[in-house]
Amino acid sequence: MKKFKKLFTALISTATTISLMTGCAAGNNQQASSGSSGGKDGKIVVGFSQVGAESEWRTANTKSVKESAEKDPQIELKFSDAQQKQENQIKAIRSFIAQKVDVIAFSPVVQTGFDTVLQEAKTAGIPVILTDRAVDADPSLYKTMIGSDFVEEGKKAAQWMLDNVKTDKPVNIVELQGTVGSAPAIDRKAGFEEIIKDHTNYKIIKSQTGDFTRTKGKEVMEAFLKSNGKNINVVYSHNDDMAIGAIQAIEEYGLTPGKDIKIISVDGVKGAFEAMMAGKLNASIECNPLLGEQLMQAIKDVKAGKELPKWIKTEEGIFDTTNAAKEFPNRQY
Ligand code: GZL
Ligand code: ZN
Repeated sequence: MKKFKKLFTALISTATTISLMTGCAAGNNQQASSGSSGGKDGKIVVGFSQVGAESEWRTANTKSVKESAEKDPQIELKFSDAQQKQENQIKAIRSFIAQKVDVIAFSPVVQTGFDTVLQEAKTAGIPVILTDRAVDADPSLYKTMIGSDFVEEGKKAAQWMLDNVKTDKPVNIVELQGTVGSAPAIDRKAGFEEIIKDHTNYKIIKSQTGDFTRTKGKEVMEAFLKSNGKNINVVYSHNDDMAIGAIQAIEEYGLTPGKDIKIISVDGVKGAFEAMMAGKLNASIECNPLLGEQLMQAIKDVKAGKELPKWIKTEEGIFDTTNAAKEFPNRQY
């Protein structure tokens, strides 16, 4: 009986290795022939690495990418969430390369440190599309970047402040920065400072990262209030989630957000509109997360061999307490 059993297991194990071999060999042949994975019934297989789920903006951005892919019969989406860690994005991109996807798209959590993995994608013959955030890398390593002009957003925030917090007395500003090293944090800071540099009574007296989240935005604002309290005139927040955290901190401190301390933010998410309609947030510069459709089109254009502009810029507006209620019904995120 024992002999039979041994023979039986030996037979099974050879059978499985053969099937695995032929399986992956066939796979390779199939891949070799179409030069890429060529998903189920010839779909374009896209590997997408998302920053995380840190903010309302990000949730809306993810929804837009997933819904646009689901709606598009030519696209098969493989989605990964990096929980705001660069090493997870690099791992995801490497796994997309190993799976021989047709296109890789991602929103780089920070600007630097992606050159090597982008070179690996290029060597593997897989085109890369950036969405939302840019990278400091050789432009030949990606086909295009679909996203906003964050410097412009910073400038709009400062200009709104100059137009609506008009004074030649000292204006003390505290700044809630986005994720350290990310394109939106670097550029929104640069744009804001560019505009206020000629108005020396407007001063950024404290600046610290809240990593684009409500929780950290509230914690940092609590620290600012502890050290500077009533001397703070304006909060400049790189996104609405941190601004909403700051609003909570200001209320708990016993001041009135939107009045005692003016708050200017970026994104224009639903939560910001609700705060503006309640008079607790003074302005939010729009940053459009609905990039899904543009991304799907860019993917198909790249697969069709079309040359794309290096930057497909999203158009964006400015919302404040004067137009929030009128605009609110049109908001999709
Ligand atoms: C901007 C995007 C930023 C948003 C934040 O395009 O990268 O990341 O402003 C989000 O809300 O977390
Ligand atoms: Zn934007």
